[in-house]
Amino acid sequence: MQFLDIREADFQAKFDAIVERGEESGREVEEVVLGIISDVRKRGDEALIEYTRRFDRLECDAAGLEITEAEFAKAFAQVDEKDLAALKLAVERVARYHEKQKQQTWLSTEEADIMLGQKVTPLAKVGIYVPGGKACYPSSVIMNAVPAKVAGVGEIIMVVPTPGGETNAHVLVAAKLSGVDRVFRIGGAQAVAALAYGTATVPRVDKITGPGNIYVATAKKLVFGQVGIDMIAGPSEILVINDGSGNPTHIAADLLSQAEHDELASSVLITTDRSFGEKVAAEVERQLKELSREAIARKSWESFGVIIVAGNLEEAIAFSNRIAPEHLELAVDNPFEIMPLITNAGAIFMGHYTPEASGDYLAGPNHTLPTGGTARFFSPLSVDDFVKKSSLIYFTKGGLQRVGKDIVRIATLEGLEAHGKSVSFRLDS
Ligand code: HSO
Ligand code: ZN
Repeated sequence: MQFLDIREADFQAKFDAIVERGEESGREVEEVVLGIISDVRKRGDEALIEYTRRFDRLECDAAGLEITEAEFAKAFAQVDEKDLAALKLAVERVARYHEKQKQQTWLSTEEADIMLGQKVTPLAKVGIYVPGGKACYPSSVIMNAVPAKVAGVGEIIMVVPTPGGETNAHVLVAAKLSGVDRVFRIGGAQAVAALAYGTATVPRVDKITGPGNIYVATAKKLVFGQVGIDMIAGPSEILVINDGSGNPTHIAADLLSQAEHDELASSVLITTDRSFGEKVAAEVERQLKELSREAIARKSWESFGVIIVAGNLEEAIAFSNRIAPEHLELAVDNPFEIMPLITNAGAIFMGHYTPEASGDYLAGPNHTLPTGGTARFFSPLSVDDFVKKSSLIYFTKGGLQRVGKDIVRIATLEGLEAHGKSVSFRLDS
């Protein structure tokens, strides 16, 4: 961790040097992934079965790739009653929040003889990628599947690798509760390829969402265009703005809640009170020792942890807006006063009793958020990601008469005669 002062002359350069993670050398990965994609395209299930054997040490035939109802039932039987209730609460709250995002089809009749509008249609089929192994989170299933369900997606297909055949009961239960229709035990670039192009067993989808490792992210980029994809998530980030109020123990825990995700995660505190910053630093050290994921969290905190002292809240906010953090906590006495000044952030957690983890699990908003400064132009995953819109246009003869001459004019100046005639013939008849 580094302790910086925002008023030091070389502050920004120092900060950039800390959070700079270096470019991934993507070339080699891209070649491997391209090979897998074209193989799955060509040989379908056969290739899928082979890669699943090779990468996940799982022996099965094509039919065995799909999780059965009996397996779902077994998963439900394995899950603790209170855990089930918590997952249900999360699904309910996330669904209720996303319901508010739904856009209606509209048709405007404000002009005589002309009706214009927009038709909203859910995607027919969506694929949700869920990572296996250490980042196998039921919450990510909920955050991807529920907005798709709320949007009215026709069929939600989930893929999750099951190394050694191990399925995660909580993930399967979350899938069922969220409205996932079918689950396949496949992962990696091969799963992305199967969803993008379809095989005899795995249906071809219209869009693929969900987090994954570098192979999955690269595969998603390479199939983009054939299918839609969501944004590509980078390592997690949290930035906390503090005015000296609140409890250093709580803030330290919040910083560590990001750090424990990933050795590459970054946790930043910017406070107007140096002594508060020092207390948080000491608290982080104390709490680190008690964490089960100490090794990951410590590596992240040591490499990408920063505590910054700012002269005032305005300086802190200007800095945060430049960073455009994925998660922003306003750990200040009056968060509503400064919230309007925040221009770039994936999610804004306001006040002393809104830890970032609340949004990770069940506050309601989505936890799939723009990372790496992309909150400058990207938004959280939402119902909008699972619908598309068609424009609606209706003219009566009178309507076409009113604007027809101008259509013909523009057609003429573009040298597109047939365009003009498609209007003038109607006006003349
Ligand atoms: N904080 C993560 C999401 C997550 N947290 C899942 C816990 N489980 C996204 O940045
Ligand atoms: Zn988290």
